[in-house]
Amino acid sequence: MAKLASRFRGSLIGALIGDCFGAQFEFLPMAITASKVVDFVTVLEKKKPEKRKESLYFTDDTEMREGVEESLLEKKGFDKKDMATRFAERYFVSPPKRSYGSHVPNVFMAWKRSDYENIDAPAMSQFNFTGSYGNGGGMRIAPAALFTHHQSPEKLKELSDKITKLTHTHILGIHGAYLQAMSVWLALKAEESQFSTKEFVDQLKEKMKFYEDEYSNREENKDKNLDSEESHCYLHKLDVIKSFLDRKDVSNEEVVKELGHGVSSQSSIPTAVYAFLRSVEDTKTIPNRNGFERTIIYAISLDGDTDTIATMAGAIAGAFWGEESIPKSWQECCQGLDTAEKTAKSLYQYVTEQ
Ligand code: 8NA
Ligand code: MG
Ligand code: MG
Ligand code: MG
Repeated sequence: MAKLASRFRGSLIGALIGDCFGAQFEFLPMAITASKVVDFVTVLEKKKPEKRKESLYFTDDTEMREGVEESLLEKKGFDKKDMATRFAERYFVSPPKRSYGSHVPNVFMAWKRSDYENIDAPAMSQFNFTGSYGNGGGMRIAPAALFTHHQSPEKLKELSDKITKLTHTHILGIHGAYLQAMSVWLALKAEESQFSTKEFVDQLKEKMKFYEDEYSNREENKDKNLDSEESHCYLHKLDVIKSFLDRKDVSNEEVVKELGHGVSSQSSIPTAVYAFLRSVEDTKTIPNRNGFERTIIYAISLDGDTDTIATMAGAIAGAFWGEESIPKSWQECCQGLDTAEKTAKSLYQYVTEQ
């Protein structure tokens, strides 16, 4: 069983690899298949180390995750002004290829205009005051699961909500980020030899049912126009995942139709969770690759928002199988590897000293 320190490194490096590898496929005009992704990684693996080194850039997914980590470590917990300032100031100097979501920069600019005094309002006013449900909450949330490793899932929920609401206040964005955070949190604790994918889904279902019920039962939310399918969408998607895990023949088309591969939380976060769980179960469709490698290859093969689905799946898979499951040749390709390694160590030290 991978040691905890290795799982911390695995989760952050796994997230980085998902983003860097996935970003290479984001705007490809051709249909993506697992064998095309395998061809891509094989070319990288065969490159000379000096050609490989930092040859793949990271995007907004990593840039914002680093902002979360730095702020949590520096402030020893959540500090909204500090985290917001880090998000925005990074964005203002980042090259265009970091490709942020199309609306979230409006939040950064509003914060800056207020000299980082008015943090809450800009996110709430997004999308005609419904708030964003983009997957930008989930893509950066893995460090919250590491940070609360020795605490309760309720503490994780509190922290995940605060980090997410800085930019994403739609309930589907908030619940989605928690689903991703809880998946990493559970994966960090899971033992491979006794692991049951169904039990993992049941644990997630219990949490999501509680919070989705709580939201829809609250009087002030009754007029928010979310029908019961929408307000319980994560519970519903977790049921779909369970039914997929019972079958060996689920095609990529069916996964995309039922779970999605888009930029919204609801159409990408359950997909990332499934990419990990399927890779635990199915050791044959992508042969000669370990579970971590299968997760990344499969997540990207689903096309669509490839960097973000792979970054979320990679964070879960790395937490489960640990850093030793991630090929060194893959790690070396990524810009940002040193930071991910160092931060994972600092988070591990912080958590174990508590
Ligand atoms: P965001 O808050 O701008 O949301 C992303 C998108 O989600 C928006 O542009 C909208 O299309 C849609 N959206 C969110 N909330 C609503 C709503 N209430 N009503 C209608 N539409 C809504 O940014 P974010 O940080 O959530 O975005 C993260 C994603 O953008 C990640 O995939 C990241 O990698 C990046 N990105 C994705 C792509 C892609 O097409 N795959 C391309 C470039 C950047
Ligand atoms: Mg494409
Ligand atoms: Mg991105
Ligand atoms: Mg993306």
